[in-house]
Amino acid sequence: MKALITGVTGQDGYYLSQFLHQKGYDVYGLVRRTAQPAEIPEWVKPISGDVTDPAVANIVMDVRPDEIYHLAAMSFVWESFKVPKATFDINAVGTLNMLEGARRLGCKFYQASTSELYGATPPPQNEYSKFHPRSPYGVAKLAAYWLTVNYREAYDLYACNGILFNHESPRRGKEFVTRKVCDYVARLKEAKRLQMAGRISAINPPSLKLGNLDAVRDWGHAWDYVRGLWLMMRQDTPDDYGLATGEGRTIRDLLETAFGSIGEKWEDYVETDISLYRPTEVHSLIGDPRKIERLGWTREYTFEAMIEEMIDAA
Ligand code: F7E
Repeated sequence: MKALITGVTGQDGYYLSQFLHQKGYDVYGLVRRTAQPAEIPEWVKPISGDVTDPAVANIVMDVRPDEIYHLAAMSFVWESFKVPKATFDINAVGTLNMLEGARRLGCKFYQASTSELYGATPPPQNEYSKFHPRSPYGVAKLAAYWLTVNYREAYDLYACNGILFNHESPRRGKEFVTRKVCDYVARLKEAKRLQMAGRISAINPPSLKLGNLDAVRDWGHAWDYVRGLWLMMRQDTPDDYGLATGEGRTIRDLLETAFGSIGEKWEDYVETDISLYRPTEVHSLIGDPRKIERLGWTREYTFEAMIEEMIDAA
């Protein structure tokens, strides 16, 4: 089997490519030319291309994958308010270009959809909940979601939306809140170790600046979720599936767990910064994984184990 992954240099691209490689797939990765070359996993065959260029459909025809996993996106919600047009080009038009390639070739297609589609809809959210996105990111991803459904219905394409709630790991980008908190706690842990060893006399770190501490998120581990993607692509008929843990936590809960793991109180280190708030916030996302569980999906990581892994790896 041959898979083509877009966004292969991101967190999910790394874990998915590793998983498919272990399953015996020939894994190709679409890689954009950038000033600073990104790290490409060694088991991936890189193919140069850009999802915002319609010519990417020709690349799909050349590679001839059995399955496309379209993960490439501008994924930072806060940033999407600063660059809404670029966000739309990459997340919506980029998906259209990839779908065209899948339609011409007639291969299976996975779209990396997101719980951000639900936005203002209160939890728990499932595959039948109302969509009400609250950012240019969410709106662009909603267009991509419906394009995927439309190509499935119009052209009988095996196309699925994986509606993923937040998913993290040591490979999470540094701009996201879990990684930001875990990196800070890891540095504090190291400073405490040095103090215990008598190498420094005092710990005086700059404060950790965060935005809205009341937001609720359903955080799972990216490694658990990539197995769900693969499962969706193995069914008799294509469909859309949510991937979530079903557990909601506030940013304060995240802080309790991370700082608590090294015996510290987060209140002594955290400061709120209004510039990190979003013009429209998504207040609460808690998913319902029952549909994907019916395909046999289970998760391995607890929230606490994931945070511990992220602190240890930082
Ligand atoms: O924010 C709050 C922030 O940036 C989580 C992406 O993968 O998951 C991700 O989107 C929450 C928000 O992730 C800071 O306001 C407070 O309520 O880690 P995040 P996200 O926006 O939920 C979804 C499913 C995606 O699809 C996205 O691509 O944390 N928050 N203080 C903060 N967030 C950040 N980044 N930084 C802060 O200082």
